[in-house]
Amino acid sequence: MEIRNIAIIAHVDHGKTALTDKLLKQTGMVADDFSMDQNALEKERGITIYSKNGSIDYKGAKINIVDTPGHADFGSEVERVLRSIDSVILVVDAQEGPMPQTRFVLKKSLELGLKPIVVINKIDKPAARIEMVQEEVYELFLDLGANDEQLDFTTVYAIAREGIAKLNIDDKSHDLTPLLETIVARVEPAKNDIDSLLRAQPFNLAYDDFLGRLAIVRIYEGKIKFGDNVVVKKPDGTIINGKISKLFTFRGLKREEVIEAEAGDIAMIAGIPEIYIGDTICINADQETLPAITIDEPTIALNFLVNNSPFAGREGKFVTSKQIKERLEKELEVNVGLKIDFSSGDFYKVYGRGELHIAILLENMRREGFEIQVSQPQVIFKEEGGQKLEPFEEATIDVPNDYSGTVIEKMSKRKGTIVDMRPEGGDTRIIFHIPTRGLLGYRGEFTIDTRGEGILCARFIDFKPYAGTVEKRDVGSMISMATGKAAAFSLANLENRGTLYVKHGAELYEGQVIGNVAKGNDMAVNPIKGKNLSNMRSSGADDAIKLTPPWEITLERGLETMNADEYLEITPSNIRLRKQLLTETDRIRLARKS
Ligand SMILES: Nc1nc2c(ncn2[C@@H]2O[C@H](COP(=O)(O)OP(=O)(O)OP(=O)(O)O)[C@@H](O)[C@H]2O)c(=O)[nH]1
Ligand SMILES: [Mg+2]
Repeated sequence: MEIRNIAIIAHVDHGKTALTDKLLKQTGMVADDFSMDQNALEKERGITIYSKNGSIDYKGAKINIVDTPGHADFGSEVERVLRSIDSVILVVDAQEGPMPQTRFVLKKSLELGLKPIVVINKIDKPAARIEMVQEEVYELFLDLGANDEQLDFTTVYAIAREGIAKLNIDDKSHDLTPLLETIVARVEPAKNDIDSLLRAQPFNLAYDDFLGRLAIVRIYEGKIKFGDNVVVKKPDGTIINGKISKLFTFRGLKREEVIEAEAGDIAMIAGIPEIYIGDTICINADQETLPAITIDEPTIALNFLVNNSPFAGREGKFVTSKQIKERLEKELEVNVGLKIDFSSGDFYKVYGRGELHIAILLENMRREGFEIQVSQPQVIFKEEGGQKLEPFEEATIDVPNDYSGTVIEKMSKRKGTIVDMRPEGGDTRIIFHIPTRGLLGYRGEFTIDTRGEGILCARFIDFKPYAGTVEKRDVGSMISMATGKAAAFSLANLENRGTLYVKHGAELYEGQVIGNVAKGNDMAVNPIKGKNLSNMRSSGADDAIKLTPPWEITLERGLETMNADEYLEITPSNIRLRKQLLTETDRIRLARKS
């Protein structure tokens, strides 16, 4: 059978999953109400976190489709996928046009020699500017050094959400047939060299409680058979032997157990616990290895600790250091960008690709019933040729013109430098290079400074020489000096001093951070104190006090706003910020010492 392997790539939210879903539906592979974003977190956040495989049958051809995540924290996942497919569909929002992640995924695709098909999506948006976007996409190709063949791309116009695609804007179309036809015409069938000896390479990992580690592999030559004894060659030269204990291919979104899969196809294998991305699976140890797939290095690190807050153990099922360790070990099976150092007795040091990458892991853990504490994320420094290096990001900011001054000023203080600035659809688009260290903690401030009208997206670009001290606005924490229920009467007074994170009635403990202080340093306060009952009013009057809704601490907000002497406490039902040292006396003593 003819097989075509494609990946769908784009900036976050441009409609990759909507398009993949409709392709699967219209070819009868899945039910109508189905979505590829099936994981609970994906549904809730409306973003793709894990890349996923599906396949469709179209006119006797099998098309394997990999839907990829658009968020920059998961960018390395896309890179791996691109190594293992034959063509990409680059989706671009007809209003937003090419965005940073569009540039990144297209650059990677062009470098690998892939010939993209462009889909200008969301042409139904009232603010769509189809022709301009098309022009911008072409310029981006040129800019990224596309060759003539790559420049000769086909553009398809789409309303992915409704499952409509057309080759000309004025065409009448009711489905995605024009896109499917384009795929069949433009994507070359995968090479089907079944007479050679097997060579296959994993580009993704999965885990199954019964089968253990699974690898999703592209078969380049020969056949994989159930029960085969294979040789796995690692990029470092290590060779291990294994046996294929289960073999699947994809049909629709289901994995289908098969006894044989052949060159050109994507398969999933079980039976080799040590298998890893980029290994070469073959039959003889003297076969040549396939080019390795590099995994991006982590850029930030933080400590995971057992929860030792005064409320520890109240809300979670799994709270011990052993349970946390086992869970993290399981995560390492599939979470490719993650690294963990278990060597310290007091904490586990977790290295990741960005705050969202870490936040997703924490969110999954808390949903499973874990309680945990984490320290402030720190960037990872490297030493190369005697020089100190740190991670840098490219931050693309779209702001209404009025706010661009403030943004530039703050980004400069954080050691950001402008690499480009131009008008963009009524706003100003400014592109900065900035140390990750400078960007940490800036998003909240940015939202406030731009009254929620600015858009900031950033992605890691490289390790570069250390940029020196970063000037940040240090915001003090407002800390509870007592344990008990937050009283509206006290909160109403505290509101004038800063932004509160907790609401009336919340259970608080001594040392918990309940808000920030607009001006000045940390401040211990008493949020428990109700109005004096002796003045004739009942405490019920507390309910009548109108408070501004608190800025509730979410995982991402917590990771961003926390200070170095704080922990973020995470339980299935609460996320609290706290001082590492709970009493003011202890904190003062420590400050005196240093
Ligand atoms: N107006 C309009 N909205 C669309 C269209 N296609 C998708 N959307 C909406 O755009 C949003 C994002 O769509 P997704 O398919 O989740 O985007 P994505 O590219 O998969 O996003 P990530 O995987 O998180 O990067 C959803 O709310 C969709 O309903 C379209 O053609 N027109
Ligand atoms: Mg998606």
